[in-house]
Amino acid sequence: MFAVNLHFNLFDFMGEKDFEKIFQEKIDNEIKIEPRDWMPEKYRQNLIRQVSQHAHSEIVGMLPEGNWITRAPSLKRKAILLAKVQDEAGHGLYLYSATETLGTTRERTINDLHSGKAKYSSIFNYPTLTWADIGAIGWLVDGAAILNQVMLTRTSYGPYARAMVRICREESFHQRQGFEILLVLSKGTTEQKEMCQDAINRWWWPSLMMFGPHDSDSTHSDQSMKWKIKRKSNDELRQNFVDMIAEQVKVLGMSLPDPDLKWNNKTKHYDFGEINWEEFWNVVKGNGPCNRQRLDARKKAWEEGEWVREAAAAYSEKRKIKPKTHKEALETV
Ligand code: FAQ
Repeated sequence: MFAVNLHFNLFDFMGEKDFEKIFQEKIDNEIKIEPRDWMPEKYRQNLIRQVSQHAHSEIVGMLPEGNWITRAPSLKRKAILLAKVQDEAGHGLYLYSATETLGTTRERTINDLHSGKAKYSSIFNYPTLTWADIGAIGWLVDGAAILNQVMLTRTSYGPYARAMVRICREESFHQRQGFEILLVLSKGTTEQKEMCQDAINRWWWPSLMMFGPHDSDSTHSDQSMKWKIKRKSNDELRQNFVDMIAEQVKVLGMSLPDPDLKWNNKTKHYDFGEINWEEFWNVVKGNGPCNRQRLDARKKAWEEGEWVREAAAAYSEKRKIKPKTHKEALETV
């Protein structure tokens, strides 16, 4: 006689379509997708792309500001700037970890940056020429980053959404410190006022580019909105940013370099001029003022940090060997 094994799993009878249906239902019902959940391969790849590029932006983003740590005008300013740049490093690390939960490795992710395959935000390819640039980065660049990241606290992938909650808290401190730098300059000497206006003039348009191409030219938006990776479109967020900054600049007594910037009573938003998209794509393709310098700096840091990674890996291996006695345990610390 033979025995029939009646043990079966419901999942054995489900096809790709069923999994996809359950996945989309979760998204529609605002249930977060977690690393061990089934997800379409395209969702996974799209997230690896976006989250890793976000991580790279945080890391490369340390370079323009790091350039001013040794030249900050006071000890207080230096301490604040150091803390801010360290925060950005932390953000990069949370985001690299979130990328790893999607099944890729840290090495592959970083190789993609170094080979030029993966992008990072176009904004970090512009130089920081004066101290006022540090204020403009905090106010405008962190300001733009926050709007985007507040939206991402509601993104559908759990680890990404949770990383964003903490990052947003820190970014709002960054934005305030940037605004305060400019506020002090805006009340200073004629030269300081000019320096403040010059920095705003140079950072304004690149900040608007941070939100990406127009919705009509955005390749990923439709799918990312359907999967609730993105909750607001590029143009919608950009408009929110313009409306916010156009009011804040009045407090500084400065102006934005756009003759077309005007309150529109019908739409209840500010109208603004057309972005130079040729410049944007040029920077994205690697031909901005500092693209080469930024990538070279990252590759150098990676090569010079190899011994640290080796030592950390060796230490981690050593800790895996379970000590036999209390004395041995103490010796391994
Ligand atoms: N720069 O189809 P879409 C920060 C690329 S964090 C370069 O619209 P998507 C903190 C895009 O990747 C700032 N490339 O793309 C800080 C795609 O190319 P691909 C970073 C850009 O993903 C402050 C192609 O164009 N924040 O600043 C840019 O749906 C101060 C088509 O575009 C994030 O990364 C650009 N600006 O929307 C640190 C937030 N825009 O990948 C230090 C998360 C677009 O197919 C100091 N990311 N591209 O080769 C996002 O929300 C989205 O990825 C967008 C782009 C909105 C950036």
